[in-house]
Amino acid sequence: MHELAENIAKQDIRALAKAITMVENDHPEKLSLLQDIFSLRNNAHFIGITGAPGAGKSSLVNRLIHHVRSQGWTIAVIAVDPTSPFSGGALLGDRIRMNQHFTDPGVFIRSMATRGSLGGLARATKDTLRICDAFGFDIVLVETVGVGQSELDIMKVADTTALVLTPNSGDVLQVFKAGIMEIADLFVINKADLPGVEKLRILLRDFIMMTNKERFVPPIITTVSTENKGIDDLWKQMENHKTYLAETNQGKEQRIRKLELEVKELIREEIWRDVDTYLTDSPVFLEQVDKPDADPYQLARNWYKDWKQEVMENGRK
Ligand SMILES: Nc1nc2c(ncn2[C@@H]2O[C@H](COP(=O)(O)OP(=O)(O)O)[C@@H](O)[C@H]2O)c(=O)[nH]1
Ligand SMILES: [Mg+2]
Repeated sequence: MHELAENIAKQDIRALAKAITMVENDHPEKLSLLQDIFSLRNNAHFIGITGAPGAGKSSLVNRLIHHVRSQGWTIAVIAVDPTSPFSGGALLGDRIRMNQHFTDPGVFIRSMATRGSLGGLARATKDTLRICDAFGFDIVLVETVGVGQSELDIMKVADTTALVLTPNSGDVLQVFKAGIMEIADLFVINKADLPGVEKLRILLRDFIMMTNKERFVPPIITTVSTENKGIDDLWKQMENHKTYLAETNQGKEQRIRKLELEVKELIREEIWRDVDTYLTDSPVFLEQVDKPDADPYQLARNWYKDWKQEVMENGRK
């Protein structure tokens, strides 16, 4: 077993932070470490909180941390930082608000900082959930930044996904487009102190009525995170969804589907790594590109054929 994994099993917080850095940096030992980490899994409740920037996700998470701690649960929170330099202010705000939990060993807060592609960020976030689970947190929660493709990808790993919307914001349209409405297990109307709550509730109710009746019916929860209102209901509904997953076929199917998706993703990642190495040190390819009549389609096909050949020969070795 990898030394870091051994120390994570002993609840060494420094090993936890180190392992997360390793997945963020795509360290060569990453996959073998993650395999050991996976063998230590405790089946924490994975919760995803998504919604447009400014919807109140961080404020809600902050309240939730207090709430679940008061019930004796431990919690890890992963905040997905965007790579964009424009959001520095907002993130600083998040950190300051969450700092009050720093002295509590039952709370672990980490923001992800991956400079690479959004796909890389999603992957690293999912691996981080697993690491926090191996450490033994009862709840592992991810807060996304916005409502795009990468968010959708991250949410695929969550057991329970809560979508945070606000009245009169027009967020719903954006969320619809990204396909996030469909994956929400809970709808949260935050900022319920503002006008337009009923209108949004009706819209959500109509949406829920149109969706598959066989599956879990998403509840609509109203919150005012600035006033700590609706947090216990939100938590109750999250626990309720977890129970539903544990007791029904949908939970089982969801687990299988997620595992399948993940295996495919890992295979793609492995192949990509392989291809990337070959692309980097393939001098013949470079010579060909340099010719004036270079046909990109033909070159790509030739290259692919060579690569496959190489892979097969390597396999025989
Ligand atoms: N009026 C009102 N403002 C809120 C509420 N919840 C959060 N806010 C404010 O909305 C802003 C964005 O909140 P934040 O939690 O950072 O949103 P995030 O970007 O989704 O994480 C902050 O100024 C919060 O104080 C609420 O329930 N009512
Ligand atoms: Mg936030």
